[in-house]
Amino acid sequence: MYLIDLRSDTLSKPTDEMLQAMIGARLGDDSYDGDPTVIELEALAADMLGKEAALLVLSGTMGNLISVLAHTTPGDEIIIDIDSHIYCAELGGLARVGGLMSHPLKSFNGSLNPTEVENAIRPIGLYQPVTRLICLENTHNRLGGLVVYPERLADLAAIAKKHNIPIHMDGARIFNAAVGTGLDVKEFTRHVDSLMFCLSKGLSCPLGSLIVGERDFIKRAKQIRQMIGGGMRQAGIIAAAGIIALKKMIPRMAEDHFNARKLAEALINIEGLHVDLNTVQTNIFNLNIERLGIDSKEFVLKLEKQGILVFPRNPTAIRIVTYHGIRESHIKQAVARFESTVRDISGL
Ligand code: TLP
Repeated sequence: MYLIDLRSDTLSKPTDEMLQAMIGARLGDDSYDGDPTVIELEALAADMLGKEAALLVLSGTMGNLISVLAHTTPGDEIIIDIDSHIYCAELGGLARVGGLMSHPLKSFNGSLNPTEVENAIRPIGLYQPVTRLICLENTHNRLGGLVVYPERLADLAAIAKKHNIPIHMDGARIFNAAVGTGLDVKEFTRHVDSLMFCLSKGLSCPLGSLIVGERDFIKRAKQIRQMIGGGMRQAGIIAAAGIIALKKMIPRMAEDHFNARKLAEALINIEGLHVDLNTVQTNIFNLNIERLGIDSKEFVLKLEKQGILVFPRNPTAIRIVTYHGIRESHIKQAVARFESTVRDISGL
């Protein structure tokens, strides 16, 4: 029995074209005179996302950390979505490395409430920490790949501008938001000052993320990247795959969204499983298993025995992710395996 691994789009593998491009890449020393392929990728990314400059980094976590450090000084406070990856899943780098205080806020479907954000901004005075940054996430991982729409971002951007506070977006999957809505990615990025996106998820690269923003911001980010040991040498090997990803792999992500939807539509017909189809907007969704009456960790182990790998999201839900390499045939097979797993649990 072959495994159907629906744990994460980080499992996507580089395409043959990427591997060929990596072998043939023009290389230099990125930390000395520059690597020509990295320079090409950074220029392409900046242009596509509508920002002045870009910086290649090793991972999404590194990109978020560098971005946050480049916007702040220790002792500052940031307003952040309580369910965001930066807040929940980056080992508290904000506090440990950045010396930052967090003011976490609960979002509604991934969008922070502009009034709550405004109320959280500290007045400037003798005693209070300075509110220096607002952090958002798009698409929203924990909430099941939800898109935060440009209209919501515009409302937040207006508040941020009024108080002269920049916005950083963890856009690890920002191209999923663009493909899912049919909007140009710039419709999202124009409302934020900096953004990190990943090459290594739906875009199928073996590794790498990019930070985009104003030239001065990227200059600071580059120094911080160096400081935390992220300066690279012949990084054109990574960048070559990234160029293929940005030029050729974006529209393809619609297949992942289609497959996620197909799977969700089939799974809701199985007694005990539930997902609100309105929330299946991109390549991730959270499947509610509450009515099965077992803990999600137990369900995950039972699925594993049937050759399906998924992550428990919380005690009553599992996360399912589609990506390049998960085909329609896998989806059909996955449905059959979910059915038999649930049948076993129900003793039917
Ligand atoms: N997310 C991963 C890990 O949490 C395991 C996943 O499988 O979803 N921002 C967002 C929204 C992310 O989902 C992730 C990774 C990151 C940042 C960090 O990226 P990496 O893994 O490249 O450091």
